[in-house]
Amino acid sequence: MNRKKFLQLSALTGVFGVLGSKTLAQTDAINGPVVVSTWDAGLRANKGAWEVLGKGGSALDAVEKGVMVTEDEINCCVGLGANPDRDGIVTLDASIMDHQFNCGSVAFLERIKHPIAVARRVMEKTPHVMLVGSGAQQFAVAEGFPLEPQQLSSEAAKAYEEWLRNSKYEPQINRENQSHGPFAPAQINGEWNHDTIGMVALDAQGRLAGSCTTSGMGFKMRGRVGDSPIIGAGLYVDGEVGACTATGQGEDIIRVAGSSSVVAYMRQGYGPEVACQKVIERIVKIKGEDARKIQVAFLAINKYGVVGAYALHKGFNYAIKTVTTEKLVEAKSWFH
Ligand code: SD4
Repeated sequence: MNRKKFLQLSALTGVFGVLGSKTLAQTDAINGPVVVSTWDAGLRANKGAWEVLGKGGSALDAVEKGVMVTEDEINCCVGLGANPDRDGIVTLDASIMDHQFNCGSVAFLERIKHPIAVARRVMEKTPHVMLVGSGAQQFAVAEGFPLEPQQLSSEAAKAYEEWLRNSKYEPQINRENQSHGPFAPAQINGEWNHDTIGMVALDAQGRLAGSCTTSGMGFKMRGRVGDSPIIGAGLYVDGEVGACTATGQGEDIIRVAGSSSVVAYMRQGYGPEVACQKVIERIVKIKGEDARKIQVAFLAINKYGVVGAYALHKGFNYAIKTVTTEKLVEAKSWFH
């Protein structure tokens, strides 16, 4: 198929969401910039991104600024205020990617407030894609990022103490009232809590970009790295096709090269929601009954601004912002 034909086909399938056996409702193609991000914290993160996108800025700047809002908040799963590993230390993972396959990431990073900004520096200032652990920290400090105190937020200290009582080490889906993601209480101090933030955006010039930042699985093994900083797993962007980010059980997202697989389906002409669903189906097939014990969700956008998402379990939502819309959307899921 030549490029022109492919683009025509993608445009059709993007707008109508049809190809193959399934037709699924999805957000219509959007004119102008659009930003989407995982969970309800995405509403505030999108506002941060919109400060860039709304002024005609780049998707890349927007996805960096956007998730920095969440890295600044105290919550279970993103930034230095988040839950620690099982040794009581917060370690952060983040990745960023633009429409031209430029990408950068950091993993197992300690005491740096904005891992996403360090990931961008890795992308722009080194010949590498990924830096980890003390090397990533050394690079961050050399780049002028302050080394923050090694200290848990009071929320995380409390959660850690509670966790230590049982030291239960197993994945959990939608803990508490079944309304939220894995490894996270639904609420902290009466505020809605949330999960990893992944963000994908399309700017006014038609450029795509994505970012993903997390403290990973709460109370994880020391040194454990999830999907979020792995390009192709927690995040993938192909400027000619679309972008995808993931949240949930990182190991099972890595196994299927999750975000890259979603983008590959979009490249074949599937709309974003169907593309996300197809990779969820693959996880169901691989995991069998164990798929009931984990949560995974994908959130994608194609180059026409069509947005779609799909989760393994009910309870995953994402925030969308455009010139005319600002809302939280419940994603469809495999299990109900
Ligand atoms: C990880 N995917 O580290 C992240 C965590 C997450 O919902 O998104 N949890 O596996």
